[in-house]
Amino acid sequence: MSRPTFRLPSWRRPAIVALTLAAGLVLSATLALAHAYLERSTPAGGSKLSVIPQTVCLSFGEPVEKGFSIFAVKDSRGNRVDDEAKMRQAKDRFGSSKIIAIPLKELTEGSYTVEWKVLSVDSHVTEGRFTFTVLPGAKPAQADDKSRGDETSACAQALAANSR
Ligand SMILES: [Cu+2]
Repeated sequence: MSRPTFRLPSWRRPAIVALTLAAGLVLSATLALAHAYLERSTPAGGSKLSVIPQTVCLSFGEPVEKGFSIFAVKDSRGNRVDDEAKMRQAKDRFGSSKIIAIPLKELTEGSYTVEWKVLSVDSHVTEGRFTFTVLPGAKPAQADDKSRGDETSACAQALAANSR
């Protein structure tokens, strides 16, 4: 007894192969995007600052699990200059928890390294680092500094909301 075989009309087979390939490409692109890579920061990597930063603000491409992530800002000797206890997570303007606010101790001139190892909500771990430089004679930041971007103000709000 021959089993009935299910056969697609021959014109459909190439179409299904093409659809499967396309779905695979879309899926892998989505997975790659889902990793929490650093998108922006204040200060930016490599920047040379004439105003002393009070906060490092990191903006990731995906929501971050802060409790399972590590952030540190170190001076050129490797000493921590961040205030870990006051580190906060802020939401971006779409309500996603992609922003990390790291308050700093009083910095003096020199080179500083920002390091992170983050767990994104999709359970992937990414890590990275960048450096910035505080120039000799740099001045303390003013409260009405007009150069604050979106992430910086989100960071400032998160820190203010949590310091009460
Ligand atoms: Cu991922």
